[in-house]
Amino acid sequence: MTGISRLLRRFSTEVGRFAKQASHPNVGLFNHVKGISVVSGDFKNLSPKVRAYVEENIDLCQPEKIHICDGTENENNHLLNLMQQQGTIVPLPKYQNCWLARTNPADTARVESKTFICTEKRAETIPTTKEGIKGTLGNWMSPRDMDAAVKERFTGCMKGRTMYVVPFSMGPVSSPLSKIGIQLTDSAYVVVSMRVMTRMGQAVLDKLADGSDFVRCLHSVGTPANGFIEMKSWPCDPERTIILHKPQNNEIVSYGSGYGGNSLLGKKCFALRIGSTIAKREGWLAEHMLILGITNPEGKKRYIAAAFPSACGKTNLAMMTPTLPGYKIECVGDDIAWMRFDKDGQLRAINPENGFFGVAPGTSNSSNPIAMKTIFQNTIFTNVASTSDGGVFWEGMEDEIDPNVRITDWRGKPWTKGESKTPAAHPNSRFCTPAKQCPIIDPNWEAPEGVPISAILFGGRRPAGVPLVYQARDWKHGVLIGAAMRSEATAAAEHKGKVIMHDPFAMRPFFGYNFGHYLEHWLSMEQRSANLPKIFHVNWFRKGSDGKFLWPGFGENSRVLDWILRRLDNEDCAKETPIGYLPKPSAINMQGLKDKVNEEELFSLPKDFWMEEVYAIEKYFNEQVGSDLPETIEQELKQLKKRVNDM
Ligand code: GTP
Ligand code: SPV
Ligand code: MN
Repeated sequence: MTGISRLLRRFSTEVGRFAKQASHPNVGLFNHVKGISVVSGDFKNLSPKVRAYVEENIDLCQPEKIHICDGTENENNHLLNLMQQQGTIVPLPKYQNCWLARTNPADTARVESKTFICTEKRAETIPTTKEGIKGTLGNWMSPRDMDAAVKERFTGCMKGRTMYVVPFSMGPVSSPLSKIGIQLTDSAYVVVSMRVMTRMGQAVLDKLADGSDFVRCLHSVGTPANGFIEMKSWPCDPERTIILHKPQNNEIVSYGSGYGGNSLLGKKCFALRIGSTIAKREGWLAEHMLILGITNPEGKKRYIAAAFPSACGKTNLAMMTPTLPGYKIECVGDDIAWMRFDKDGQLRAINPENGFFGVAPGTSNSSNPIAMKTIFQNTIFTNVASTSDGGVFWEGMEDEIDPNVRITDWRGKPWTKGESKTPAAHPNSRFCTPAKQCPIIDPNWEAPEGVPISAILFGGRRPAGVPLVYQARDWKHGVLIGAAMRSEATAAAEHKGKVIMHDPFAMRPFFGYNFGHYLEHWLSMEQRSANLPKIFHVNWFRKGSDGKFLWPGFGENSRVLDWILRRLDNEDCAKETPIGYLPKPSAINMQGLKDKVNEEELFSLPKDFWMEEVYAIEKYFNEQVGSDLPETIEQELKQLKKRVNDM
């Protein structure tokens, strides 16, 4: 460095220090790139790769200003104030540092139909389906079409706006299992949310200084093509929303939505879609799974990972308050697990996230008291209802608010219990809250080497036919169980109604590559270890002939975990059935249950139901996976069919 540039650099740091006390944090007044002023952070200090990525997208998006995020509290407060002035968020004075955002009603969930994986060959991304059959295991786009879609939407899309440069790490910055991303976005809401959901800021830029690579994440809430009518409070462009992934370049491009998985690109786009492609290359697993630690009354602790589709109970299980005496649950993660076998053949998992983006409705002191203790500080709520005493409200919180407060629904309209016809909170409304605030966060939740996994659970919303719990016969059968998962649609994506959808491994919306190849990858894990986790299937959602849930769920699910742990200890508490090992009669501890459970209905295996189930799976595999279905899975299904047929 020359004397002059050292002097200049020192000067700009001094100015930066001065300006910190003014409106923007960490301002470098003489900091420009391509004639655009950098209002926070120092462009020159970025690594050459990061600089090139930013410069390229300045040319494309043409922002008015650049803000390089350092992740400090000062910066966070500045952005929260800015959004409050603009009307994007309102404070919730009942709590400490909590905020409410109300979105455009057209931007409230992930948009699976507009989510694409871009590869040269279609067959890399989705299994080849027969003529006339619409593939449902992801959407493919060619790189050429992707480039055109990007150009059409992003050219000049940040005119008059600030481009935030958001450096983030999925996983603790120090963990060898972690991966880094840079998200460029024009949404301050996304920046403050990414600060909760990931490790965001200067430490990540420091890590990149050695020239290492990162996942490229470009995001804009968009500017509608038809004129320039921008909703003041929540800009978005629902008509042209698109979420694109190019695994070959570790690249994500998302346009038109500010909501959840569409815009917090570390989550589903990176940690699952791009993550699963990296995991395939590197020999590990990126999964839509919670991770919990469970200690039994004898003091023996195990870790369990569980894959349930969106809005099917991961957050609730991960934070469960066990009703069975002597059990302790600790939470490692509630949505995503990155797992790999260590040199001793032990599967180890990290939670790549730093916060919870959890479903609000249904969360209460009776269903999930731990979440209720987590979310009333430093939390951004989106699309919940608000109360006249400065708090929040959603379906399930009826007993937890002062009956005299007035309620305003998620659209900003007055709402009265028992009178209003629509829900107060959007069914996919969420809290975005720091994981470290969770009172039962596991002491090892940030362990760089991850936690050892003893069991993997699959599950979904199955109103009929599927028992409370069963165990896979072995790993191959377990992979079939994951592949055959089905669940009732929820509000987490744009699907309408309660239709039962196939959702293999709870990953249908999140596969980064061909599901057939994904199955091969899962099967190949058998070669990596002599100590594979045991696999189970659970269903908290079976309904009786009266249409009501047969199982009380939530904390009572500890009774199922107790049986699972006893199975891991090889206790003789299971009986073989055609679908796997079910609890022996009375093997599930029902002591102290408030209401008697109809065990016969809860565990029954109707033959006609299971024949139909097997046919449905067979049809699904034939139509959707075709020749990409591994022979082993085909054989496993054949054997299941034979066992069910002989029932
Ligand atoms: P995503 O964040 O979308 O991936 O969802 P998730 O899998 O974390 O689901 P979550 O735990 O947020 O639960 C979604 C909904 O299911 C909430 O409304 C819960 O109240 C409800 N739920 C969770 N566990 C149970 C249970 O054991 N029984 C019943 N009946 N409902 C449950
Ligand atoms: C899910 O839909 O599985 C979620 C919420 O966890 S989102 O971040 O929007 O994907
Ligand atoms: Mn999820």
